[in-house]
Amino acid sequence: MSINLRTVYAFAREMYPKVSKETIQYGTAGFRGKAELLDSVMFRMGVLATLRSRFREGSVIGVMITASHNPEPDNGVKLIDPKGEMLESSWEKIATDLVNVSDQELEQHVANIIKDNQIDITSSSYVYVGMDNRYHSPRLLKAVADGVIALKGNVREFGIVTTPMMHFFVVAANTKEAYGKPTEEGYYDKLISAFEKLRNGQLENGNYRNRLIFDGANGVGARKMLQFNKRMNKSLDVTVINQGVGPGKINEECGADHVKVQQKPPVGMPIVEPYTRCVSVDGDADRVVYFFTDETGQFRLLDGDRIATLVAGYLMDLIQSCQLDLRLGLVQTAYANGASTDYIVNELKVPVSCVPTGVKHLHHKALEYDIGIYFEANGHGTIVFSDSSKAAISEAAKTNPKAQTLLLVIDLINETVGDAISDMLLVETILNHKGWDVKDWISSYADLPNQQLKIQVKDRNVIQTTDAERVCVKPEGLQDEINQVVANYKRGRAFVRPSGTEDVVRVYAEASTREDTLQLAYEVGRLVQKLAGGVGPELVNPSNNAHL
Ligand code: NG1
Ligand code: ZN
Repeated sequence: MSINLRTVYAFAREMYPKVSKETIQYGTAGFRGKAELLDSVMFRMGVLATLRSRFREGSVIGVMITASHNPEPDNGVKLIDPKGEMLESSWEKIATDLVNVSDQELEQHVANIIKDNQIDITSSSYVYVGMDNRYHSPRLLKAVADGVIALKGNVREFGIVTTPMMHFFVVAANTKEAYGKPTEEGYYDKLISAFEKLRNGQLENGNYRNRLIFDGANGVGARKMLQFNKRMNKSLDVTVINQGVGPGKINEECGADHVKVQQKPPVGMPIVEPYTRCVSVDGDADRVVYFFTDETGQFRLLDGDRIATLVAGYLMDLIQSCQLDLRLGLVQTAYANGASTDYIVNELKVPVSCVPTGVKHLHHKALEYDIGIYFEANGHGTIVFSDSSKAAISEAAKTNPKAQTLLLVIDLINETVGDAISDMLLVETILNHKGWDVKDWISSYADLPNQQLKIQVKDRNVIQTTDAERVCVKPEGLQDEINQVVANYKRGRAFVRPSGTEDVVRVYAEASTREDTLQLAYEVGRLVQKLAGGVGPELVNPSNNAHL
């Protein structure tokens, strides 16, 4: 196969010229930005994916086009490595450099990547591409595909799919289908078959009712949940709201991020009985949170920390009853509610570690355990099982029915990445098994009130952190001042870090009461404004506000 790198330049110049002069960076969620600025980025990511596939000796590389929980005008792209992980860090830099060179420099730049990484450009390459349901996604998908074609790679388009489905397809293909069939039907078959076997015809148990409201965030998750519904024979009775067919926009007033950050239900909620189980997923369905309202109409959230603790308790019981000697561990970030960490350590007695924000950090840490459970508080997470733990469980399953259950649980979990629908099916399985409703679930521990703020600053990179983002080392003096403020609050905890996906500094605060939490967040936010170059409007002091 002969490849002329001129073709790349010709494509770029004629069809995907670089329009934005601003530098953009491959962050924790790939590239994100306004959709109209992303055509050249997408084309170049197609080029990069096909180079990456050749570099990884013809393994399939995935490309997902989505801006996840961000608003409708945004879009984004991330690459999926052969084992379903996020793109390796050293290639994040290659990606950043590639999208920022001018069209004129592109041909030479691609030649340099090939040379520096000793890529055999004549070898085969395979790229899978999928997208969310934003109206600009099809145009951007074509740009990615053209990038692959410009370097004579093989591209397979999956159309509208969730992010976790793309990860599943990549792993299924690269394991020669040991993980499942790399098709939409293959994905549904694997999950539904495990779920229905685990349910074993028992649709209700104790306080558990077979009824659920599903907020699809007007995104891909809604469509796919409807597909699940068609195939599930009412083994789970799900009503899908915010389906994305009406005027509602993706993630607007709905979805997991809205519900978690605003701490209120999404738009479009039907009138339901108090304590009805509801779930919200985000625009590309890799996050899920549960919520309900109690008899006083108060909104209650069951977030990623709750899911992690529920799963950890359940898996611990199963392992113990199989008498398997497996190391189970839980991975969180600084955003985990302090009460959840206390519960894990003191009640569940499961080892817990804290890592920086971003799924790749959680995923890597979780791989250190035989069974690693990781969840971000925002609802992104999954469980990974080591090869040796799977072998031990399979062996035990020859004689032990509990180990057979564990094998089905493994099949139900999308180990490749957080998967809102798979996680939800797992939670439903556990609640059904325990005979629990949301009231039982939420009473396992009491969350500390918590609050997040976004602070605009001139340059968010002036904030540097250490110790899994819990300590701020720059600008100097900021951490000392935060410590002094935090010390005034009972059970107070706060930290600040630059966002990887938005041009803001995030503030997190928790304390024993709601009033204290709001006040603590405000005070820490003010410190960031003062010491880290705040540019936004002055924050409103909640205690002044309360007196108005
Ligand atoms: P940033 O913007 O870096 O805080 C957000 C989430 C992450 C992760 C990424 C990727 C919070 C506080 N942060 O990152 O957990 O999900 O988006 O989508 O929820
Ligand atoms: Zn997402």
